[in-house]
Amino acid sequence: MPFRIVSGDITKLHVDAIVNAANTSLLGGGGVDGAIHRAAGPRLLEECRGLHGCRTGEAKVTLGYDLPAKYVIHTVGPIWQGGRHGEEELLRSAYRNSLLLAFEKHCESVAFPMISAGVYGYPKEQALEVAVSTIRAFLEENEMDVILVIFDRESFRFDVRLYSELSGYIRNIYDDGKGPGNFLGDVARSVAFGGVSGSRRSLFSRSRKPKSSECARAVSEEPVEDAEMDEAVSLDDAPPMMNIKAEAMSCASMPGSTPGGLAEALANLDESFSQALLRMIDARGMKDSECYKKANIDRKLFSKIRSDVFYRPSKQTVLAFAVALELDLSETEEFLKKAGFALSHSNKADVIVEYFIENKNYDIYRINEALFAFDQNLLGA
Ligand code: AR6
Repeated sequence: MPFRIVSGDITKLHVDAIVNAANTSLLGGGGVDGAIHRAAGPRLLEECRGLHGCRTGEAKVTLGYDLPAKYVIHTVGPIWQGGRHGEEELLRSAYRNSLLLAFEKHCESVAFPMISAGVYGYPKEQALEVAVSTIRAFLEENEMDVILVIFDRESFRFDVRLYSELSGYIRNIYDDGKGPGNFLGDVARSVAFGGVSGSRRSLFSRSRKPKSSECARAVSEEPVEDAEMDEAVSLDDAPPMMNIKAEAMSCASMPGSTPGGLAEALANLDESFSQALLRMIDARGMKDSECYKKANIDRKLFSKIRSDVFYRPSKQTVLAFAVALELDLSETEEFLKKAGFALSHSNKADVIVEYFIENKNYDIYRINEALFAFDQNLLGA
């Protein structure tokens, strides 16, 4: 997951680099600075002495010494003076310069505390907004895992208006009796992989026809249009199709296979999650990178999904792509079924995601902030 928010102590994280919210002397202090120096040991201060300080908004790097992290990136956030002294731009620079330094050091993962949000007095809700938007802009251009660490949950100030709207939405669902009472219904609706009704296909057939069915039909000797057959066998960019075909062939040639039996059903599996995803990306004219970045999914995971037609994603991954593809609620339900999941009103995270989808708010960073605020798993990998 390229961006995540976690709660805890940054000094315990096994990442390539952690960022220190330091002061201009770089000679230690209280808060996270003190914690990092204590955990890294005295050699950190020794190296810091040789750096001759750091200006506000800039960043310098040292080794991590006794920390699990390889590097410490020391940056200096602004002291809050009411907001009219360039604080926001300085805070953005502190994040940006730290990220650039991590990039220069070939870090694949970096963790930040909420810079300036402690003794430097930057208002917490605004500090969060600056942190998230700056990290997001960086991740649009670069590949890295960036973690924002919230030390004490009390200091996590999520948009107050959105928080109360969401709380109301969650309460209403329970008051309407759509809450836990419906749990069994939701589970029953959560069908296993495959087993698809015609209505689902209509929702998912804005572009090409499902290729798994094409392949399955091509080998099950049903009449197939030439054009379809050609497409089924000439997909040089999609080797997984050949897997389906091979699988279908082996099913169809199972000893004792009878028409209408299990072998035939297996040979006619509906399109998989991976196929549906790729088809919808194409239908929207999106680039792969645009989609996986909008879904907060890293490139490696995306290529795994792309190359494995039977890839079994987590529910968070499916929902992340539903958001990236801007599916409506019923399309999201259908998409989830492709991977054997369903939205449930007995699951707070599902209700939160549902709220965002209903309001056509497809900002995954915002959704993840909300999920974090309600103590739920984030969307992404
Ligand atoms: N892990 C993660 N976050 C932490 C930790 C920790 N172990 N400890 C505190 N925080 P602050 P600033 C959070 O005051 O506002 C120092 O004395 C904390 O809850 O450490 O940038 C320096 O030497 C808060 O959200 O840094 C400077 O003089 C965030 O880290 C001055 O403080 C930042 O709080 C810098 O002030």
